[in-house]
Amino acid sequence: MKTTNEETTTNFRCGTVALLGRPNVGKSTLMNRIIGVKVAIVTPKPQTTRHRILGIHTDEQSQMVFVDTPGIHKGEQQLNRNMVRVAYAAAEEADVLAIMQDCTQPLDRGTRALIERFADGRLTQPRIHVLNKIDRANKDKLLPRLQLMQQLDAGAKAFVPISARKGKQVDALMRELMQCLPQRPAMYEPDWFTDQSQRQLAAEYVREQVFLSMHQEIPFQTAVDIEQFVEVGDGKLEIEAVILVGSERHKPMLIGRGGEQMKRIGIQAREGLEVLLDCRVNLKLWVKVDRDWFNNPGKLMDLGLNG
Ligand SMILES: Nc1nc2c(ncn2[C@@H]2O[C@H](COP(=O)(O)OP(=O)(O)O)[C@@H](O)[C@H]2O)c(=O)[nH]1
Ligand SMILES: [Mg+2]
Repeated sequence: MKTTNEETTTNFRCGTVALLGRPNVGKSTLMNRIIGVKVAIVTPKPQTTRHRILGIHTDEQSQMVFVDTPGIHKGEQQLNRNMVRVAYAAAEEADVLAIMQDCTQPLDRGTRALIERFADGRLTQPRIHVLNKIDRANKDKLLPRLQLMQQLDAGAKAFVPISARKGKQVDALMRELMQCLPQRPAMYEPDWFTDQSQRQLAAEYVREQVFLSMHQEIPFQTAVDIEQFVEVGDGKLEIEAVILVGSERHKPMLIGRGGEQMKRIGIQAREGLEVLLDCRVNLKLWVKVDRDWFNNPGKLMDLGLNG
């Protein structure tokens, strides 16, 4: 005989959706759009997302657990190799694969190779191709692009053009994803929206501002470590973060003339965190030089970037 719990959950669907694709196609933007909160930081720079990040969307019929992954790219450093491994591991474990591309860009070799790699059927989960950034795309090129995708992956479940930034067609994508989810009860409490701790979110919000402020290769050689995260009464949080830079010469570039840039990074990160955590935040930032941290397995482990 069925238990009451089983009866009430028989029609409920729950599963994981891996968001896969090259850097910068809009994976994190889509996840934030669906969750309604910034759970994954977004910048115009590739390789902003370093960890596997969960965004949990729950409604009456389903719980969709989105797995935002680092973009699939080539890179020589240990950090880059770890990031790509994280993306493929997430794909293997997911119930549905959402394979994203930027349809404002011509289909480059890397994107094609990625699509072919998933289309070969080694992974048996349903695949949905997401053609993002239609708000900027040339309308005449969209149909031929969709036709090409159908040729490249005839076994895919669906091809959905969307704009993650504007929220266009995201509901259509959600309907497609929902149909691919297995029937099973929720895995997370309905009010959970991510698996990241507040500490991890604080580090990410600081890193977002560093990425937005710095140019060329510098942001890719920075990381953020939270050294202190305490409540100091009245629900106010005191957070101390260390920004690691890869070279002595990056330090003044990060701090800026008269400390102006650093101040701006601190203000922006604090404002974002106050909205997210719904409390007042006192954020203190320090800068530390740690040469080659991105090749140091011990340091990558400390930062949770060991893949
Ligand atoms: N025009 C446009 N830009 C977008 C859209 N989605 C994401 N972007 C931008 O593309 C850049 C990369 O987005 P992000 O979500 O970090 O990509 P990810 O590397 O795949 O996670 C950011 O500057 C986003 O604002 C979209 O639908 N339309
Ligand atoms: Mg991302």
